[in-house]
Amino acid sequence: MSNTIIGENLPHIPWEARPSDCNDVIWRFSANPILGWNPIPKAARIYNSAVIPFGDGFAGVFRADQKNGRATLFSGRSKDAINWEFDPDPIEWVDENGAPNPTSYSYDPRVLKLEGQYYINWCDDLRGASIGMGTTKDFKTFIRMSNPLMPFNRNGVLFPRQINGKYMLLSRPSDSGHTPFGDIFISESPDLVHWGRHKFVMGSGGNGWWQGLKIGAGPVPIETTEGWLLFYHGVVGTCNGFVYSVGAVILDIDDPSKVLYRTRDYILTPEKPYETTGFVPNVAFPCANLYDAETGRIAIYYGAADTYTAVAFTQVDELLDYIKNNSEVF
Ligand code: BMA
Repeated sequence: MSNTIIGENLPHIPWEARPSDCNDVIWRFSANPILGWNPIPKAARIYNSAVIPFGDGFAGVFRADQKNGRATLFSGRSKDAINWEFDPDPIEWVDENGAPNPTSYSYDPRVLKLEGQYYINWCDDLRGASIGMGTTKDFKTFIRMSNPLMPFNRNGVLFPRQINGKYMLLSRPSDSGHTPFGDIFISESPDLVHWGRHKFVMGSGGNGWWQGLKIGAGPVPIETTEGWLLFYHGVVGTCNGFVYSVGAVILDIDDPSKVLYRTRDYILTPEKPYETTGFVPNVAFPCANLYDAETGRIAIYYGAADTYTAVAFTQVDELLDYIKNNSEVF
């Protein structure tokens, strides 16, 4: 029992106890990766994807790189959030009147439920990378809304409820390429259309090199009695390219621009063959989490090596204690 997560009881989320030989605060699913090369005819790789409870099972929006190399989003469904069935074709976005509203590429989706419907954020093309925002009620019809922020920007993540009467969106301003910098900012909106009052939340750097180059928000924040629990990715530049690891922060519940605690060390880094080897080696990129409020169990979904989809587990009380006791806020 845990009373720490403020949210739904979802006893059917994937779960596996920590292996007896593991002392880490996060542990990997023994059947990782759950998706491998060429998972469906139209996709070479499905990774960096978002899943959410839906009906009596789960739904998801998946980053699928097609065989021409272009990133697109596909809709999928599952009974157990491990075995997925995907639509054969990418999501066809429409506008509010049902007219086609396509985008030339889309990647790294996040999905959340907000006020009775589902919202999707992703990296969209607004003459260069920017934040996309869309909504669906049934994971069949997807309405593409206006882009909340100007290019260039990535890693847009909405909060799952209004805070002080405003919608809140994390983002990571960037450049048009493989950005060699990046800090997390927050913006607010009265209506999910007009965004402003931008504030800095947290930057790359600190004593640990693993997050020295850039950082970006990961899955939708989880509301807890200690604050908003947010997983994020931290990047270091090496002589062989970028390495993406996972950290976590606790943000103030009423003012999430305030960082209360932040992991000094990474809590997951590419170690397993499916994380160190693939289309882009050495990437662990979290985009979704499922939780069960009653037990405090959390399943984290992350893309591995821009090729695979993998799952890791943690227990909220242990994780929050770990973050508090191993924190470096800068
Ligand atoms: C980032 C994004 C992610 C990707 C990562 C590593 O800029 O494109 O989708 O996982 O690079 O290639």
